[in-house]
Amino acid sequence: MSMNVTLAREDVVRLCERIEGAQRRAYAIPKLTDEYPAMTIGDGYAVQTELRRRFIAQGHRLAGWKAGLTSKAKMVQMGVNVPSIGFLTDRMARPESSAISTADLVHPRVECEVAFVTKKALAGPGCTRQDVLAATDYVLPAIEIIDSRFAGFKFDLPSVIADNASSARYVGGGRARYAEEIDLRTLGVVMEKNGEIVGMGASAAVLGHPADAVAMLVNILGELGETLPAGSFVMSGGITEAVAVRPGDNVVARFQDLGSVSVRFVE
Ligand code: 0L1
Ligand code: MG
Repeated sequence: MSMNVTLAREDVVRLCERIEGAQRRAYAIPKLTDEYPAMTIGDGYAVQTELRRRFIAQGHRLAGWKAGLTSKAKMVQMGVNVPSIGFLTDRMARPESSAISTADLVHPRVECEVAFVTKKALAGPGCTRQDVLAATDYVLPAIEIIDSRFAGFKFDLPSVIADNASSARYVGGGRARYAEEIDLRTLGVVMEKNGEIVGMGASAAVLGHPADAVAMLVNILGELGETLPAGSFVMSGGITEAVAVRPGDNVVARFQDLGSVSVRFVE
């Protein structure tokens, strides 16, 4: 890893166990920097990498990655100014239109995102929008259900990166399209909760173009000594602010050209 890791190995393992416990049992913990104020972004990724290693050792399959905090709306909402990445496993995936349990989540929020499925491997540094588009098999609309494990969704970058960029669940659906068939920059999206519009935006909100967010993700992976294999599912980041959900809520994300994705939440 070429990132600046300052934590001792035993501290990385300790923090990883804290995050894993909070994720598994759905309870909120204080941000990690309360105890380790000098934690760096590299330390956050060291904890996240250890979490990924453990999940894979437990039989979870790595399905892809997500870019987080890639839109102005999200950065303003969360008070940070640098995007981040997190990993996605098969256990986090949920079918379209399904009922998603909130009993095993702390305080879930939903985001509308454009997801990419790759047909060629990508590697950083130097990955560009053009590289991403050439390696993309198809794009599809997705809803991400994020769930910070930090009390009150209050964190800083090292803490949220350690918490796998708040990854919790994800739902792909709608209509898959070839990237070259649509203008990925100007895609409009409307998010509805219980029939009311709670957010709207255009995909350019995601670092100017969602493929730029994927390139950024691949370049961070490069810094972590990882590549993005063909067949990865990659979420490019929330277009609008994240919206809190509770049991009984129905959420529909309507995308121009890509159809809609819906989920409902239960106890
Ligand atoms: O997907 C995201 O943008 C979430 C990144 C982590 C920040 C948050 O919990 O809102
Ligand atoms: Mg997201």
